[in-house]
Amino acid sequence: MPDIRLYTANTMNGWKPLIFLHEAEIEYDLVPISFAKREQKSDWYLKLNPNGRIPTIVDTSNDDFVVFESGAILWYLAEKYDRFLSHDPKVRSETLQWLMFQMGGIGPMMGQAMYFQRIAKPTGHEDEYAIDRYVN
Ligand SMILES: N[C@@H](CCC(=O)N[C@@H](CS)C(=O)NCC(=O)O)C(=O)O
Repeated sequence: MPDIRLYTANTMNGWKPLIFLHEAEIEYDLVPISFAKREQKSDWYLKLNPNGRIPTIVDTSNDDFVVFESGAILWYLAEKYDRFLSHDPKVRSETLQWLMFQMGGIGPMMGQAMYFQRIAKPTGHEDEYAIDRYVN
């Protein structure tokens, strides 16, 4: 049985651990989370990820240790499998700087841009100011 059980869906944050596991050639169990059924907000899933979002992993080889937040998942997998994160403090720091940049900057801005352009706009809640801000 693979160590890692991955709860995810077909979104950009959901792909991040999949890309890691694929590139590192690590086997995993996949549990698809249905947004249509709002499984990410169900009681059983909120016990794993109190933020009610994907992705989440469970490491069955480590007391069923749960990791949520895609950046923390990548970091955990990098340390567990000793892949993609250098032991050299400067190189390691550079990798983590880009991870933080993606998690704290690019990711949330892209999420808001997507929301205002693709979700709010078609429902008539058009906000060009918000779209300009998050796109630019
Ligand atoms: N900071 C979180 C963001 C996770 C996130 O926003 N996931 C989205 C999909 S990309 C989600 O689960 N959306 C469903 C919802 O908000 O109910 C991470 O990086 O894991």
